[in-house]
Amino acid sequence: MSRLFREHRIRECEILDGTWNFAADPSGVGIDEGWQNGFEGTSTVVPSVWNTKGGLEEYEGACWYSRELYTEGGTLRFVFGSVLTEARVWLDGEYLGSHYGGFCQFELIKRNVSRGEHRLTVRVDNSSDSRSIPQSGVDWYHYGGITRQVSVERLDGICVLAARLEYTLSPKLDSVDCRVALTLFNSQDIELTDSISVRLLDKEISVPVTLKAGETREICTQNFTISGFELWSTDNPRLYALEVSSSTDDLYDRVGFRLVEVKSDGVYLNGRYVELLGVNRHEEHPDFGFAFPEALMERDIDIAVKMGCNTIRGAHYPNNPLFVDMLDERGILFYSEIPIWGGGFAEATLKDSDVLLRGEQMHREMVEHYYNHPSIIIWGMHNEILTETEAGIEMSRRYYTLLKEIGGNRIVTFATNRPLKDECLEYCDVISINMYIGWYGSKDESWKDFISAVKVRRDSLGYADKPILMSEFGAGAVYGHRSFEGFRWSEEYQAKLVGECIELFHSDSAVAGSLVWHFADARTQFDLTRARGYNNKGVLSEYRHPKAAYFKVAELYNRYQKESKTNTRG
Ligand code: ADA
Repeated sequence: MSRLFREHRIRECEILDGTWNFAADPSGVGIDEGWQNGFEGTSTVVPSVWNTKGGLEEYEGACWYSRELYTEGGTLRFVFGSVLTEARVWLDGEYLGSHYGGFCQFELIKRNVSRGEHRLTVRVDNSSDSRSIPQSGVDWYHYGGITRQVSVERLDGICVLAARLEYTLSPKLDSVDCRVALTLFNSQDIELTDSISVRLLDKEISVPVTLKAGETREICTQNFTISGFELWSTDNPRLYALEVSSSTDDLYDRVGFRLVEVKSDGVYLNGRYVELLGVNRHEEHPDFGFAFPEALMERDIDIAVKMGCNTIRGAHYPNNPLFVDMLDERGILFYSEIPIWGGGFAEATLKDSDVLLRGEQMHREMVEHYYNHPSIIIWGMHNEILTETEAGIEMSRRYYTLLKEIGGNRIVTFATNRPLKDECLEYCDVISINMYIGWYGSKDESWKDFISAVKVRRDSLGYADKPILMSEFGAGAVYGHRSFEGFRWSEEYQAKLVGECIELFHSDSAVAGSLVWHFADARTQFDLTRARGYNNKGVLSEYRHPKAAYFKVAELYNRYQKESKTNTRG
C-alpha cells in the first residue's frame, strides 16, 4: 500500500504503477473472448481514471488492464489501493479473485508462482445502478479505473498481514493498556512455527505461533501497559512506530494515543473541548479524477490549515491512506465514511440484503485498513438516506452496532438531511446535519428557527446529550462571478451565507462544529442542475483558486482557533 513511510524492511515489494496495456470493453465480450489471456490495447498509466482519456470521458462499463511482471517466484500478494468499482483479476489467465467497491484497498494471494515473467490482468467495471454502492444517482462523477497504487509482494514463511493496536487510556491519560491484534498467514506448503515480535515504545512482546500450510489466523498479544508517552493531539500530533516481525516478514505502522469523547456541548479530545472547524472534501481533481496526486494532497492540506481548519470530512468515501497519513502528521481530525449516498436509494434498496451486505463489507474494510490512524475520530455510516423509514432504521441500527463494536475509540454518526423527522437518532453519537437553508428552498426559511426546532425535537426524544454537527451547509458560486448586489451564484452570496452560518453555529453551545460543503468545486454527473457540470459549492475552484468564501471562512476559523487557546471548557 502506498504510505508516507516504508511498511516493510524484510518483505520484498514491487510497485506496479506505470505503463499498462488498456482496452475498453463496451459490449462486455472480454471474458468470453478470453481477454484474460491477452488482448489488443493501447497503453495507459496506472494509477489513473479512464475518463480523462479521449473518447472515454463519459464511459461507464468494463475496461481491461494488463502488464507483465517478473518474480523470483513463491507466494505473491497483489495489493490494489483502489479499483473503481469492481475488479476481477487473473495471473497468466488463471482467475485470482474479485473485489467489489472502490476507495479501499484489497489484496489477492497466489501461492506457488514460478520464477520468471507473468502477466497480471484486471477487468475493471464502474457500472452503476440503483443497487450499486455508490448508486447511479450521486452528486459526483462516476470515474472508472485503477485509481491508487498497485503492488506485488513476495511472501515468505509466516507473514504479518495486518496489525491493529487496540488501547484504552487510563482516566488520567498517563498510561495506556494495549494489545495488538495480528493477522498472520503461513505462505508455505508446510506447517510452520515462528515467534512474532511486536515492538511499541519500550515494550517488546513475543508471540509464539504455529500455522498450518496456507493458514490465516488472527491472534492477539497479551495486554501490556505503556507509560511515559505523549498524547496525539491537534497541537502535538505525536506518532509512534508499531513494528511487527517474524523471522521472514515484517510490518511497520504508525499509531497515536488519544481519547475521543462526546458531551452535550461537543467533542472532547484528550479531555479538552475541540470545536470541529472544517470542510468536506472530495478527493477529486478535473485532470486526475479520483487518481489524486500526492503533491496535491499536501497542497490541499496546506490550504485547509491556512483556512483555519482542524477537521476534514472525506466526503463521501475512504480517502487515500497517504492523505490520512498526512493528517496524522499534521494533527487534523478526519471523518471517514463509505459511499452510501442516499439521494437516489429507494426504501426497497435500503432493505435489499445484497446492498446491506455490500455496505457492511465496506465498513469492515474501512475499519480494517484505517484503524490505526489517530486522525480518524469519526466513522460515517451513510449520507442522506431515508432515515425516517423502517429500512433506514434497520440499516442504521446494523451499521452503528457494527462500528461501535469494531471501530475503536471513535464517534459513529451518519449525515442526515431530515433531522426533523429522522427516526435514527438513537444510532449516532453526534447528530450530523446536512442542510442548505439559504440555497435550496424558500428564501424565508430561517437557520435560527431550524436549529431551535432540531434541538426541541432532539430533547423531546431524550437525546439532549447528543451534540449537533453541521456536517454540510453552503451555497454555489461560480468562480470569478462577482456581484455588487450579491446575487445567487456569485462569490459574494456564497461568502455571506457561509459566514453567517458559521457564526451562528459557533455561537450555539449545542453545535459541535461546522463542516462547510465544500473544499473545492468537484465534477458531477448532475450536469443540468449544476452549472458547468460541477458542484460549485467549493470555497475554492476545482483548480484550487480561492473564492471570496475562502477568505471569510479563513477569517472566522482562524479567529475561533485563536480564541480556543484561551477557552477554558474541558
Ligand atoms: C448533499 C450531499 C452532497 C452534495 C450536496 C449539494 O448534502 O451530501 O454530496 O450533493 O448535497 O451540493 O447539494
